[in-house]
Amino acid sequence: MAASPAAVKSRGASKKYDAHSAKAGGKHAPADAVIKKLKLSDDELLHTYQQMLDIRHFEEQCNRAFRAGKVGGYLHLYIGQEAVSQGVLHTYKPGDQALSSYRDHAHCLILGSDPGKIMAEIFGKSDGVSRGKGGSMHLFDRDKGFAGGYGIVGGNVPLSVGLGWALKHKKDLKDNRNVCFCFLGDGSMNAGGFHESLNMAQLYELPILYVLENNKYAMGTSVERSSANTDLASRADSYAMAHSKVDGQDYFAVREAAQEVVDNMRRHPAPYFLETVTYRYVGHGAADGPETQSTYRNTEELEEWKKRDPILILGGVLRARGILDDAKHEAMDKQAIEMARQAAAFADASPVCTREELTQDVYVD
Ligand SMILES: Cc1ncc(C[n+]2csc(CCOP(=O)(O)OP(=O)(O)O)c2C)c(N)n1
Ligand SMILES: [Mg+2]
Repeated sequence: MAASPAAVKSRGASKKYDAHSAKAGGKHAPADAVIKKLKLSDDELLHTYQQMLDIRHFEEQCNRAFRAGKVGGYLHLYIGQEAVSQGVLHTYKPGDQALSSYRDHAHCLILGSDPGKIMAEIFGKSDGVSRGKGGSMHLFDRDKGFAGGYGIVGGNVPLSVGLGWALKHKKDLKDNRNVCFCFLGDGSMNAGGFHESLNMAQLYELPILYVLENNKYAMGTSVERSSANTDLASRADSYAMAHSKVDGQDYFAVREAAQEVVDNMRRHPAPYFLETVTYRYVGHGAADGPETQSTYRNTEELEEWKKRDPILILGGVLRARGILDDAKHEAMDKQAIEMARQAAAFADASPVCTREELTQDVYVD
């Protein structure tokens, strides 16, 4: 007999992880120690802060464009989760491959795709990174190592096995010791392909970093309501895969964990499962307003998480080091707003696909 929702809840309750009361894994060094260990320069730290502001304003610009009717189809924003993709993808080296879910704008921006081309894709225009045929959920930029966002929940996870296999065995790639980054949401973890993929990745010792972006919800369904074991990282044990859990609101926690794992993976190919505990401040999709959200989460929870905004946390560290003040923040914020505005202007001016272009790149000639 199926367990009632209440029974499922209590079964998982003893293992509940709370990012507010626990430093993930208990191993994370304070920010200054990470900065010293990884030799992060003041310029790099300020660049990271600028990029975090850029992503935030890019997403807010997308949100406004959606409301102005410029975005065809779905739009899923990444606001609140910025430290995860940055902390992980700042370990990227040329030749690496990255996959994401449909919440993919930040990953593509961090890997260096042109913001105007990303926005044009979101608007469904010809100059988009997927020539306007993928939209927000299907950004793709082979030159930048971005193997795609995916609209099918968990659909990117089996693809990581193919990419990981190629990275390990292709002769021209082997010497570079490249890795595949596979970002996934908590909702992916109950899909069959997830389990088949992790099993194979471990069996064949493929260099894949699985990055779980556990933002507590899959649309309106909380982890407690959908997973019998809510300690999600521990589920990698089923495949004898090494794993850990970090505070996804703290850039330094994510970066430290990812750097150690990726450096090691480049020497000894094997997969790893990194759970980042994070939160999205916006609705599941841009069409979900506060009314929809109130059916599954309350304002107090949202406000609690906003106190741990990744921009506030990173900014606090930079201020304490004396490299950021109000005036500098204002200037950087303005620059981010201008970047997002220019991206939208480029997307606006870009043409829509012609009838001929519609069928190009769909099938192999
Ligand atoms: C196979 C499949 N089933 C259902 C959906 C509808 N759907 C879209 S997003 C989503 C929730 C996924 O949540 P999660 O993986 O936690 O990612 P998040 O939205 O939190 O980033 C669902 C069920 C889908 N796109 N694909
Ligand atoms: Mg989720």
